[in-house]
Amino acid sequence: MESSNSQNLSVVVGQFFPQEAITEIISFGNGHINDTYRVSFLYDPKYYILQRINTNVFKNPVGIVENHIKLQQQLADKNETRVIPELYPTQNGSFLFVDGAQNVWRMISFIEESYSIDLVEHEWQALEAGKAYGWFAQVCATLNASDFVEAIKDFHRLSFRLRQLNEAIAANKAGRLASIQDIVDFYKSRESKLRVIESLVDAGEIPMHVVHNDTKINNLLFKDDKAIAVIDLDTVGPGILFYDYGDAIRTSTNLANEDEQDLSKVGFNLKAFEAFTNGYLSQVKTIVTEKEKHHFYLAPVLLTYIMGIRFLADFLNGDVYYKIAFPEHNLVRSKVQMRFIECMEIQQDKMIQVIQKELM
Ligand code: ADP
Ligand code: GN1
Ligand code: MG
Repeated sequence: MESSNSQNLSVVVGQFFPQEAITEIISFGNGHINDTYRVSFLYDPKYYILQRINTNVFKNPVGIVENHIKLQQQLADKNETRVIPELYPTQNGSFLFVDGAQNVWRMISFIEESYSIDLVEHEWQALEAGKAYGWFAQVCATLNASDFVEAIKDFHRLSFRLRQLNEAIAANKAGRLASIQDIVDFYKSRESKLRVIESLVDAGEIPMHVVHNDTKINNLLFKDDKAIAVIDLDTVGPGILFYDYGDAIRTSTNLANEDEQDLSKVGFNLKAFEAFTNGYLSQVKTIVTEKEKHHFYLAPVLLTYIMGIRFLADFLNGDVYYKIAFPEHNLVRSKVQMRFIECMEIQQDKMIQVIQKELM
């Protein structure tokens, strides 16, 4: 089914809200994975979010919905300062609708009067982002990781991502390898020192928590000057707490967008780093172990590296995973991650100081 076909979309919306007269269905947001639409109805001032779940990426949408419901239950009846989107059922009481072409759809509440950002331009935004993702970590702290489905196996496992990169290099499906050998060389040069964390995880020295697993800045929604909602819950499940911290630092402290073409604009925003770290660690410091404390500083580089090699592998594979807006998009994204790693390496001592001030 053509997802942009409004008649078909109306049929999908009708599964969730059979009584309502639809006034508008528009494409919405800047996600790289799902197809997101904002829906409005006559006589209802509220908006709703309709999403087609990308089942090439998420092979177990039922598991994702089960995770989402567990999170909703965790938050139910609590007077929380922040929210997550709520699932709406279809008229059959299911939280997913599968159409004739096997597209999988869900409807969630729209976070009213909110906006997302792709770049931190003011320190307060980083502080708010840190507090919001820290809040999320706190909410999940009493959940049991083994009760949650792993949405994508080995999602942040470095050895898995390196294997995918090596396979993409060997296959060179899109014939692009020769033009990017220098980028490949950069990533290869950083590989061995980043493997340390995985060994600790495998040795059971770093605990599993329920975490978000996709904490980029545009998976938060702001209202006025507060980050009020954590969204994009597809990857929520078992994971490593400081990986959420690392992935959030990747997009909250870069002076440039994830896909900035002018690499001279990429830079590490130390003030934003201090603000995010302060906001985040003030919420999570009571739940981190001694061992975890000593490894927080490695997570921003590790997670930036993982995203960098994922973008690169996708470029080599001919852009089969992430949505792209132009042919070199994945390469541009990968180069930004590379440059950002170099920026963070220079600032490593300062990053350690900031984290220690909050945690030790
Ligand atoms: P993807 O997995 O493709 O990134 P997201 O769930 O992050 O999908 O949604 C993409 C974008 O749509 C978000 O960055 C946000 O701008 C917007 N969005 C998603 N859910 C909501 C919601 N419940 N309320 C308001 N905006 C939303
Ligand atoms: C994807 O879904 P979205 O756009 O928030 C990706 C993340 C990457 C991110 C890079 C399920 O996130 O892992 O960090 O793009 N999500 C999935 O922008 O692969
Ligand atoms: Mg998203």
